[in-house]
Amino acid sequence: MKRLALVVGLCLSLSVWAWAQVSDVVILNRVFNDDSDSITNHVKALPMVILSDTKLDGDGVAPEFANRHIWFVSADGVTPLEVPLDVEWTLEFDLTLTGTPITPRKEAGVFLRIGMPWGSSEGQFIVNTDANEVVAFGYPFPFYRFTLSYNSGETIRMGVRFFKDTDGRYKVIYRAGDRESPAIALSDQSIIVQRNWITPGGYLQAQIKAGDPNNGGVAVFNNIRWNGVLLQRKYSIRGNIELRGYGGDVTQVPVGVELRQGGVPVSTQTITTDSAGNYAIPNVVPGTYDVAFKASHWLRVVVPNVVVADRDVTGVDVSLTNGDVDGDNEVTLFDFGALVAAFGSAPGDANWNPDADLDGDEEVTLFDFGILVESFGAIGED
Ligand SMILES: [Ca+2]
Ligand SMILES: [Ca+2]
Ligand SMILES: [Ca+2]
Ligand SMILES: [Ca+2]
Repeated sequence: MKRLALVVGLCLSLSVWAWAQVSDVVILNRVFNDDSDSITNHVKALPMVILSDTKLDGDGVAPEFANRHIWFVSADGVTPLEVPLDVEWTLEFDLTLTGTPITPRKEAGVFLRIGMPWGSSEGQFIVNTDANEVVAFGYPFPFYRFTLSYNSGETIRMGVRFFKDTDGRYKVIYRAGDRESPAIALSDQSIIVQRNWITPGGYLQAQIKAGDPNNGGVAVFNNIRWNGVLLQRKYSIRGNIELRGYGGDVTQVPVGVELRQGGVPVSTQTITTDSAGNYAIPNVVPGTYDVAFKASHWLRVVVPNVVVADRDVTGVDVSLTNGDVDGDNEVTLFDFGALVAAFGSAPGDANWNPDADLDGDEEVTLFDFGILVESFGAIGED
């Protein structure tokens, strides 16, 4: 019985770990491509995505119905992410759909692809420019129409929440503006578990108008939020931390790191390095940062103007000055006094002070004094 519980527990944790987290989107250009010589201009600038298509006057080859472009949530910006059904999620954005002209139909909104035994099926939750609708449809997702009227060029908050309800059924709640649909069950509860995934996203579809080269549509999806958090690609800041004068195990030395913007800490965390001193600060959203490093008996170093744009930043190397026994970011007589108080001690002694063991050899000796003397009078950066 215990063994079974262990196996079940393992499977649960595996299913949690088996899918990567949503941190990006991927744009699929021309999923419908009835006008192959139209001009698309899609932009990914998370938390915003713009899908744009113009010169939709047809290409002279049947069919001549519409072009469609989709973006899907992704972990790597390349592959649409298949989110397991038992993972509850909310996708929201502020959508501005502009049709030029408003007829024939331009439509945009939430796009849901769901795994089916034969491949996949699709749900859409849309606004359109010609019928002014705010409506959701597409098997096996539930139909729902909001009593709202949408006009081309307006901005509307749209969202879908997907979850497994306490009655065991998979349901969605559609959101439009400040309104919510009831929780409505998907129309087929048994068939969807066979493939067990949904990939949410958004889309633009614009119909072709023969003879009008100006015909086109633009859908701006702004403030894309996944589970209430703005969807922004995150990167790492990497480099090397030299802990000067230290012969101990550097992997055991916690280093406090602050990311600051305009002098204000926006993120504070404690990291450790590998045995060569290499470190990584994960999950940094794009921006410009001053990065501050402070470890127990070392002085603070601040690296200004670290720019995180669209990739991991490497080579942010620092060398920290040793000797700050009391941790006040200066090497003064107080540190000298603290070292004297611990002099000759080793772990277990009543006067042992690990922060006086500057070289990390588990004794407070003349070698530690030597390090302090070398740094005496030094002041760390703010
Ligand atoms: Ca065509
Ligand atoms: Ca064309
Ligand atoms: Ca000090
Ligand atoms: Ca020592």
